[in-house]
Amino acid sequence: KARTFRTWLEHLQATGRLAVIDKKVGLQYEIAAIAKKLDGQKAAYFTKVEDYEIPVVSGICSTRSDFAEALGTDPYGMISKFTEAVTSPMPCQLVERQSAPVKENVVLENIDLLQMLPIPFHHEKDSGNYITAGLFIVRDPVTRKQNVSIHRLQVSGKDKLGVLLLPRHTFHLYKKAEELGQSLDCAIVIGTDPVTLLASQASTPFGVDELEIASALRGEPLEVVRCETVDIDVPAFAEIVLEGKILPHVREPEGPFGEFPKYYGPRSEKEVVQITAVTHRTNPIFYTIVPAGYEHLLLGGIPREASLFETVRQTVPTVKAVHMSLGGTARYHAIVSIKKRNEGEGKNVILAALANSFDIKHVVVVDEDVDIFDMEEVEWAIATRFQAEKDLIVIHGTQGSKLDPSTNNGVGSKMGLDCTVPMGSEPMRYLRIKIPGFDQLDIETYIS
Ligand code: FMN
Repeated sequence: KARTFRTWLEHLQATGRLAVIDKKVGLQYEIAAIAKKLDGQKAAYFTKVEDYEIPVVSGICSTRSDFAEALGTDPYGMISKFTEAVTSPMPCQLVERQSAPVKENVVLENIDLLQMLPIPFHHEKDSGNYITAGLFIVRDPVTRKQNVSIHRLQVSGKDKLGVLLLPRHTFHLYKKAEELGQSLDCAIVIGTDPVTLLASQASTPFGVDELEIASALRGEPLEVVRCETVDIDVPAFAEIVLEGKILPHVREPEGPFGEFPKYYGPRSEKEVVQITAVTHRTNPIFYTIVPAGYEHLLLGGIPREASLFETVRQTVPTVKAVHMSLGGTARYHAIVSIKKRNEGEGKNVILAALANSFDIKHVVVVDEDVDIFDMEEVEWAIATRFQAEKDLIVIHGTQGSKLDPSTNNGVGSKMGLDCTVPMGSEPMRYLRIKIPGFDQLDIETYIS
């Protein structure tokens, strides 16, 4: 089902989750607005985008169940499956170009990105048209291991993109190349299966190739093919691949751009990608992620949950579940449920969760009876099991997300709420009210 972008779209269509929009739509705002209206319900497939021949798709996975289904599990099995793949990646399989649909068309000259591809313009104050759903692949020249992540890409010229490289793995490899006065080869892959997309967001130690995590998640090697103009291997069944180089010692203005916290990331001097080739399937489909939509939030949130779960488990082995909630942008709010065995463990969970990622700002810890995926339940736990005087931890002056506008360029406070019931509480005090027979009752049999 989730083998390729196309087979996943077919699956969505067969299950009534693909909205086909045949009405002609504009690149600027209209695609984003329609996709956002359908967010969490259906993927949008735009067949007529201005005068382009290439259709646009958005929202291929916009619920937790969508991702779970693509991974061949349910929302509760997703985190362990992802962790397993991160800890035991599987090599990809390099195939010949004849077996790679992404090589059906190769463009080496006269590249004009905006003329070739329907690249949308998403939010009001964005600086331009942006590629938001490209898997950005680079290679470590020493180990030859590749790294995969997603980076926002502003169309800055006919064959030029501005890129935001936060200080993680891609940035590190780029800086090493730049110090030697060299460019860094890259490939931007648009339109892969949802499993490969999710794998790109894994939090891994430096040196792990996320395409190998994709292989492990699929249970068989992902087929990859060598690029035409750069030393990079890309998924052979991708819709579109842009090949290029991040130029050394070149910076140009990029942004502002509407980001996951639902605010704009600022304009500043950023690295530049020079495009050297475009390859694509015949009748390719363009894929866009509307920033701050559920697809964007969950893509970051699910791999973060896998990493958070492991970190908390090292401290409190009885962790039941973790949830990076959507209201917390799936980055800033962590909710953790535990089976508390020792007094104080709720606070240890808070410390572990805050240490897991600088992005995590607020942590709520609850007992295992609370369904942490139901935010009304979580609020109820805060309302009835928490006393700020003894259950609150606040730490000032820590590094957080620079995209959180309430921080001082990232520096701000962290907070943890321990909503676990004190051990040895008098039994009736925290006993949930219950109507016997409620769970089994079928209401339909009572209504005429
Ligand atoms: N990270 C960035 O550094 N810059 C971006 O512009 C950026 N945009 C993203 C857009 C989307 C839709 C998603 C899902 C993620 C984005 N990220 C961005 C996050 C990285 O892709 C992610 O943290 C990745 O795991 C980093 O991989 P690495 O640690 O191997 O470099």
